[in-house]
Amino acid sequence: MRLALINRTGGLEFLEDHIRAACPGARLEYWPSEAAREAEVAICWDPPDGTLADMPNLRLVHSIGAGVDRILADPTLPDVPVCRIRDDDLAVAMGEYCHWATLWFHRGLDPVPRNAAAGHWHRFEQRPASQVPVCVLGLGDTGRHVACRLRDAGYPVRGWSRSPHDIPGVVCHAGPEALPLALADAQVLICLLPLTPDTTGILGHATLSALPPGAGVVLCSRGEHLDRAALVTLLRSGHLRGAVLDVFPQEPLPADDPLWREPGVLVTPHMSALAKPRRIVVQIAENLRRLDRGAPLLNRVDRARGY
Ligand code: NDP
Ligand code: OXD
Repeated sequence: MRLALINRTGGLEFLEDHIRAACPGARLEYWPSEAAREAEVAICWDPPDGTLADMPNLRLVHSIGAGVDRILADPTLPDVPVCRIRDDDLAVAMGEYCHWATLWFHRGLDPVPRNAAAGHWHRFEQRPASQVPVCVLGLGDTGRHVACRLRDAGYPVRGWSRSPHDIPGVVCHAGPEALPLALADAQVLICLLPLTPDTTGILGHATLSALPPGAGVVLCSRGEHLDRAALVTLLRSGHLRGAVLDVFPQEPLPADDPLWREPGVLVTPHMSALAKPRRIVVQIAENLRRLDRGAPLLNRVDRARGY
């Protein structure tokens, strides 16, 4: 079987040895090349629009990540299955990051680096976790794990999803009309939604201003969820306390982007949860075997739903 590694900006070489080991009979090609165009399987992060439509033998598009938004955004995407990665380790890593980011706000760590740079000894009043409600948007692989971890750490947790969920100890809300209920008392808002037409820009003025004064925002899903002008306005007005941002519409975030220096904003480099190359390739290899024998594929995305 011929496989093509496709990403707008390249950089997928880190998967090569793992693919060669896991799929010994496969031929591996890199986009852009005529040989890649002939491949039956596209292994992608961010394929340029039209690339997949220009592959006459294409039978499967496999994301190398949990998200498939860059793939589904291509209006010419051919009618073939699209699969994603699912990984318990990824959810655990996301749990660690979101727990840390919650503590960043809850324990008043956010002004500490600024104060330390000025040699300023300033202690803050501390609250127990039980007085810091957290809202998690998205209760899928990562969101559910984050919600349970924060619940177990003593935070009152509210969750929000498209369909109803029942998670012991977490107050779950579903659907657009229930979003204000989920946000109403949240001191920390964590976004773990997939990027779809319904969720693009969801962290806009209406959502962010529905948070109580002094809330912090944690964004680990996609940069396009956030209306950054609304965020900056609400930070500067003092309504929001700060934001921990791990994802951006353009990555890497350019060095001269003002967000790096916006008071209250902490930028991290899309590092909240990174799947290990071996874990990615094991799942792709299993789907190649299934494709070969016509068996149902694992972790197939619902293209109409967008995730
Ligand atoms: P899942 O697909 O497992 O879960 C998505 C969740 O979002 C589901 O609970 C779903 O609801 C909910 N949802 C989807 N659309 C809506 C909507 N319109 N309104 C309300 N809820 C909605 O996703 P994952 O948890 O695996 O990942 C989420 C995203 O996080 C990924 O798409 C990716 O963009 C990002 N990510 C980022 C990483 C990083 O390193 N920064 C690492 C991993 C993921 P329902 O349950 O009802 O279907
Ligand atoms: C993602 C990932 O989808 O890192 O962002 O898996």
